[in-house]
Parts: sequence; structure tokens; C-alpha cells
Amino acid sequence: MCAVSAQTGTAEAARGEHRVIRVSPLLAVPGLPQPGRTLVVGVVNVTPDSFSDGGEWLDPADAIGHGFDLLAEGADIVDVGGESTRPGAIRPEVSEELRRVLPVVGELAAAGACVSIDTMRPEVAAQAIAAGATLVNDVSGGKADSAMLRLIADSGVPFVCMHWRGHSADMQSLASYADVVTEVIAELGTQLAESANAGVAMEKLIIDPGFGFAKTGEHNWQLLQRLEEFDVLGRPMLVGVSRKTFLGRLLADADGSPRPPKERDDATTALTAVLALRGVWGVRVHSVRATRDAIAVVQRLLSH
Ligand code: PMM
Repeated sequence: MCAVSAQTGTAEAARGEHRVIRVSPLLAVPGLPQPGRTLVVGVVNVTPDSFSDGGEWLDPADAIGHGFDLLAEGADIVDVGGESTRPGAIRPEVSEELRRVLPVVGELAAAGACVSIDTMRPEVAAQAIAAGATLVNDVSGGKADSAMLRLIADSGVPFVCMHWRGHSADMQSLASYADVVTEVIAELGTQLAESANAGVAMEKLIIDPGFGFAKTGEHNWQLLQRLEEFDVLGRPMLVGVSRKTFLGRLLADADGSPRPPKERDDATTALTAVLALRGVWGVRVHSVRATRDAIAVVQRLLSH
């Protein structure tokens, strides 16, 4: 805790010199790593249909190996998910989601890793916590199933509360805003208040604007441009932009075809450097080594 505060102070002073605005404080979240820099959350999708790497790690043994690879590359946390949230995705049965994630969470946690469970289902979160998960990442921020918030309150684990308007099947029809930044902040504020009302400790809450979830590419860019406005919520921010479609469109071919997901890592890393410079608490990424390198460059730039 002390080391984190000291390093944060230094970084703030240096950011002033570099005319960089702090987005969200590098606050310590109890129970999670506190490296004094932007945290790296590595993605382990145990799904057949994720947009970025669907099917690659569906076999739990492959997913476990992938998790260990990400940890070896420097991931601070590995985020294990068994449900794809790509637009239009069909939800798996609870039993299937459990079958996918539990062995992966259990084995990585048993090896001492900090494991996050990416789920909207309290049943899955509860069993993942029992298997060793120390963070729950709910892309619905407790809105898909309100029992999630009670579980988080009772278990005391930290919680990623993401801005969310609806399930993947119809979320893009919900991407309508007069001012996306103001509305996402207001709706996230309501989700935080509901978490607190259910008994979740504020210090355990991490916010996420939910890039691509009921957002068009233009909405994503506006959120990124005005990320500092989220400071009003007073919580650290996790950002998940890795390989997302808006980057594919930015890098489209001359004929307009978006760049395929796996060829969006360089752009993701460029964006990560900017986000680290602006002080975001954590980034959720597929390519961990490049991300750690980008953050190392930013840290050196900000040091005296
Ligand atoms: N994006 C995806 C899945 N889980 N969790 C958080 N907190 N934030 C995100 O932006 C997010 C997420 C979808 O991406 P993937 O299919 O590559 O995992």
C-alpha cells in the first residue's frame, strides 16, 4: 500500500511535467496486486465463439497452458471467461459455462496466480471463487442478475462493474446516446450505487466504460477522448479495448474490409501506451508482453 502511494505521487508529479492528465488514480484495490503502474489483465477465453480468439482455448488444458503463458509474459491477473459476449452471441447453459471455466480457474489459482472470473452469473462466480478466483469481472455490472451483487457483498471479493445496457443478442440496438460520455458516467454511477446498496464495499469496486458493449466505434472514440470525466466516480478504471472492432475499422484495407482481430495487437499496444500515460488503473488485453513493454516505456518516461 505504502509503495503504491509513494510511486503514485511520483508519477503524478512527473505527469504534470509532461502535461498529462490523470484519468483514474492508481488506487490500491484490497486483495489485488499493487505494482504501482497500470495493471495488466490477460484474457483467457474458454469459448468456441469469442470474436478475438474463439475456439483456440476451448479445451481446458489449452486454456490452462495459455494462462500460464500470459503469466510468464507478465500478466498481473488472468481473466478466465466461458461465455462469449460478441454482438449476437448465444448464451451457453450454466453447466457448460462451469465446465469450461472451473478447471482453468482452479489450476491457475492453485499455482498462485491472481485469477479473475469473467461471468454475469452468480452461480458461476460463486463456484469460481470457491475454486480460487479473487476477482469477479461482470460485464453487466450486476444488471444481468441482481443476485450477483449480494454474492459479491457476502464474499468480499473485488468487483469489476462494467457499463452495460443489455445482452449480446440485442446490445447494438441499444447503442443510442445524446452524449455517450455523460450518459455512461450517469448509468455507471447508478450501477455503483446499486452495488453499494447491496452491501459491496466501495473500495472493492473497479469501473469499466464497456467499450463495444452497446457502443458504436464513434462512441468508443468519444469515451476514450474524454476518459478523464470518469474521475467524478472516484474509482479506478479497467479498460478493455484489445482487438476490438473499432480498431479493425480504423485499420481497414483500401476496399474497406476491417483488419482481422489478431492483426489489431499493434494498435491495441499503441492505445495502451496512451492509456498508461493518462494513468488508467488496468488494461484487459490479449497480448501481454507487448502491453508490459509499452507500460515499462511509460513508467521510464514518467520517472525522474
Ligand atoms: N470485453 C470482453 C469481455 N470481457 N470485461 C471487461 N471488464 N471489459 C471488457 O471490455 C470486456 C470484458 C470482450 O472481449 P473478448 O471477447 O476479447 O474477451
